[in-house]
Amino acid sequence: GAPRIALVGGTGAVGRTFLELIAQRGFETSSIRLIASARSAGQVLPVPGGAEAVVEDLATCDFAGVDLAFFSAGTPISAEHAPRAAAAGALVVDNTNAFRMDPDSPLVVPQVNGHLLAERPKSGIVANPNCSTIPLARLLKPIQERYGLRRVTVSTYQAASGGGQSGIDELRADTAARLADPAAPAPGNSRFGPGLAFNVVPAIDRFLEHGGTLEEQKMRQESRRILGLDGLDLTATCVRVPVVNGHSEAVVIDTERAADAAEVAALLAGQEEVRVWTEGFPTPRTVTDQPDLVHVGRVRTDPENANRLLLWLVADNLRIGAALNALQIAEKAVSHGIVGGAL
Ligand code: 11C
Repeated sequence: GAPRIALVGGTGAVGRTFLELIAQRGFETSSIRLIASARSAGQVLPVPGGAEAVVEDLATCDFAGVDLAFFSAGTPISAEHAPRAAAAGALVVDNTNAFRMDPDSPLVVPQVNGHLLAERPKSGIVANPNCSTIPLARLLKPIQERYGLRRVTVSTYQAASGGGQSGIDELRADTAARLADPAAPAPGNSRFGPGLAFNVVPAIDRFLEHGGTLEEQKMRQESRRILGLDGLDLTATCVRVPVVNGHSEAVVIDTERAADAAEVAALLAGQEEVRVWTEGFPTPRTVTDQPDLVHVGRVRTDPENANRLLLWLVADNLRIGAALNALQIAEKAVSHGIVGGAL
């Protein structure tokens, strides 16, 4: 029968998007359990199929009888509880940074390395990459195959929703306050350092010893692992911008072989669920009617270097970068028969 699923973090921005996508894509389930912190436990929420679920307390819930468990409640929670769900027999799809570098847990973007889902992972956990890595990896794969990658340099323009619902709420409140009074104080305990309204903030996730951030390191390490290119030379500068939803990236790709812009545009347009804009360019505000596509624009070569390709991408970070990728992992796992009856 259809899988029995559990959603840990079902009350957050990614969790709610995930429930929406289950309904929109007609993903078949036998039952849906919602699991969250004690704070949300007891709430009654609608789930796809017209039913309701009482939110269960993660600390005390038993994962027995769950075929597929989705985790989207932060790295420490996944580190502690995802192995417990896997041990109870669930295939876990984990949206956090907890298992992305674990050799027993494949890091999967279905359009790039979905073949890894042919077998149940040793750990029982499939890791979902970071939201800025996923759309980039989807575009780099065909470019690597056709032209070879020598170096990738990326600057990101990441939306407030990457910080969850509280990030969105803070941006709206901060914007309203500063619109009324340009000297309004920064929000207390801001998710975004000095505050994001009318600002850009070059700091996402924590700083590391070498001066880079964890977000920037994730983009390098995860891209290497997904593409199977251990030595890939990729550097990122990750920046938060005052956009509610939709991450953008400016990507400079030095290729082994000379690239022709029109040919690259055609190559990318031929990829699954990618739209190449040949007129105009995508922006977070103008792609909302096609949120399940990776949008690419301004594909060009450097006029002084035919081995240097430049492009702009926009992707819905809550969908492409999180919930949709996780659901596409689940769809593929189900079609490969690795969900249910694993123990
Ligand atoms: C952001 N990329 O935009 C982050 C959100 O490692 O899954 C996701 C963090 C992660 O803030």
